[in-house]
Amino acid sequence: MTKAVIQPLESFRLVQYAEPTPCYICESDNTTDAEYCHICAAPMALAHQARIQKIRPQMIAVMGPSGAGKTVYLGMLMDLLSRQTAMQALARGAFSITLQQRTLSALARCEFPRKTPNEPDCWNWVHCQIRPPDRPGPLELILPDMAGEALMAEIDHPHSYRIVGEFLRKCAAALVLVDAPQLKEGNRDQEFFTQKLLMHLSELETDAAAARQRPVAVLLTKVDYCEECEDDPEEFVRLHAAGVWQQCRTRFPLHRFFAVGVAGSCAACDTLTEGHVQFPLRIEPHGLLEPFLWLLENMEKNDGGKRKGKKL
Ligand SMILES: Nc1nc2c(ncn2[C@@H]2O[C@H](COP(=O)(O)OP(=O)(O)O)[C@@H](O)[C@H]2O)c(=O)[nH]1
Ligand SMILES: [Mg+2]
Ligand SMILES: [Zn+2]
Repeated sequence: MTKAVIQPLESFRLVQYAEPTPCYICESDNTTDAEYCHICAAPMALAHQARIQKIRPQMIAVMGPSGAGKTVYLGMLMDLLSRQTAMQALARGAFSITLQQRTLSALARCEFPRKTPNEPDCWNWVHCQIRPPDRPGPLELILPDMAGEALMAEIDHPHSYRIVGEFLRKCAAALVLVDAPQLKEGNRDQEFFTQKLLMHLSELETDAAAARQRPVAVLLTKVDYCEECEDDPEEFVRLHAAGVWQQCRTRFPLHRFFAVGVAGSCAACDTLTEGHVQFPLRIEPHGLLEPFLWLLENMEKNDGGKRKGKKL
């Protein structure tokens, strides 16, 4: 005999699902309790955070081939920003601290952070508020640490990583990282990959004028291994990656070249499990803030009231 039980219907739960939450990146509707967007896998925390802000966050793409130094640069940049007193930077949501935490704890153990997985739900996203000293109001920014392989896959096969396509279409500015020591050694892959990225970025906007207004900072990474790029980064790119230099000149009137580095010196060894591994012996941040500040300045100039202060 089955015992009779009273099962509450809890129909109030249906009310909460009746109003969908749009994903901040692809704008698809999701349920209120979804952790990641069911279409593009962006964290829904971005949408929840953005909803409670008065200012719509702008997005900055951090692009470059796998191994160019995106994770190390972004993690260290966030740490530097959080320590600035002149320019207050405030992380939005606990998830925004993870990248900084993982990068810094790896560097403190004299290791580089682990390779970024290809799965978008494993990427670290940073949503922060920045208050530059000479600006009346704060800026809300979103920066994801995307995997180089995913970027390449989306460019070669559009829609394979929807999150990448949607993000690049909407980003207000881009930091493009290139491995300077590899360029110096004549590794043409770095040049071809960066050319593809720049071409893709410039062709995404349907409005050609808007595409040309997007500020692009090209960062030559790992200056500790390539000091010659420090003095004149633009000349270094012109000599070692003429295609990239040409693309920037023709497609992005607002561009600038920078030399950056996180490690002061490194040691390397061959391991059985991971192959050739590098260890940072000393942390000596070089020029990390400069490109970011240049980008912010140019994003503002560009805005012309279009994006700036846009209410949700
Ligand atoms: N010498 C040196 N090597 C670096 C530096 N930044 C990153 N690397 C090396 O580049 C590798 C890839 O860095 P990562 O940030 O994970 O690249 P990503 O794939 O673009 O995210 C690291 O494991 C380090 O070996 C740097 O400032 N100096
Ligand atoms: Mg990475
Ligand atoms: Zn989405």
